[in-house]
Amino acid sequence: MATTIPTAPATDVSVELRRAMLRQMLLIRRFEEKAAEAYALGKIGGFCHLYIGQEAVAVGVSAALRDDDYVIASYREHGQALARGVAASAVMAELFGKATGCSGGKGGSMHIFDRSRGFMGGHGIVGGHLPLAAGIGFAIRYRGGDQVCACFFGDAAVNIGAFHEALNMSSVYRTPVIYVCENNKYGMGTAFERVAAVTDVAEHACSYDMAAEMVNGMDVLEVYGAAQRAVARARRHGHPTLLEVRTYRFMGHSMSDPTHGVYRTKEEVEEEKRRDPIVRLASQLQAEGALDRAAYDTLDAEVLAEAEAAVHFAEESPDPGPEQLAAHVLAE
Ligand SMILES: Cc1ncc(C[n+]2csc(CCOP(=O)(O)OP(=O)(O)O)c2C)c(N)n1
Repeated sequence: MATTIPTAPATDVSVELRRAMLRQMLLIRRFEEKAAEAYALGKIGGFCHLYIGQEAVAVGVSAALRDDDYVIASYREHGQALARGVAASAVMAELFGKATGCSGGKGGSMHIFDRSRGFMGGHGIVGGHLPLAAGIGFAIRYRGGDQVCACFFGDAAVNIGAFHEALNMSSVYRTPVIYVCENNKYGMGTAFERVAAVTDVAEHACSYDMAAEMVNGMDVLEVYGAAQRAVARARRHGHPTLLEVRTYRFMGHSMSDPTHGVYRTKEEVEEEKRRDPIVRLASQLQAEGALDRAAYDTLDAEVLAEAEAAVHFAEESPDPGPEQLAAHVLAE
């Protein structure tokens, strides 16, 4: 059976690191607001799933990783890519389908890749990347490395067979994978249904010998603490972990889905916004005297300028040419 470990927030997180986390969450927020604007203007084609509200998950987990670790994600992955250090300009250009995008403009919003950052995608099939994460973990062990792989997915993926197969294989082969289930309460696309909590699934339907933690995903420090413990288990002993991170997206499922009024009420969304992870961390820092209003505004202006520069870069970039149609390997 899965072992559920009591959750505890990270302690002794330096002011410097907390300010860096705040900056990253703000960058994701401003980047995505700009992406939403560009989408509304018809500059971004295809699907576009925003991460606004869930920033603490990507940022808290990424802060616990090393540069040579791996990250793999679903289609709601702009935030994980930015938190991993993929350049905002390369992510935005990819959304615009431009040649300068991190996937050469051929992947779009759902297929962000950057091998140099160990960012292994961006995958559109619900749950389809979980076996890839198990495989990355297997490869790490096979090569005798001590890296880990963080695998982000939504709560609906627990209904996919590949979820059970991947966790089972990871458990049996002891692969250093941190399975990060971002439970934002809804799995949209096929049925307007709230999906069962993943730890219930892990406890009742599976027999993985794997540590599991339930985490408050609106508190970046709590996510960071849980990720640190999971990384330590993975790095030292190759043990996989399942984190169920309770979060909430403030926007619709994708750009074509209304924020509220169909399967969730305006009141519910407004209530959840009161738990905004950015406001939470900024308030903590302010209460400690580690961030005043002017410093917050400067930080916000910096990341807004970075997001605007990313849009400008994407707009000015060329489309991929016909010679790139058959090129499937990007330069390092
Ligand atoms: C195998 C498969 N079935 C259906 C879909 C259509 N689909 C796209 S997103 C989605 C909902 C997924 O919800 P969840 O995993 O909770 O992630 P979230 O979108 O909430 O981040 C569905 C059913 C798909 N992409 N892949």
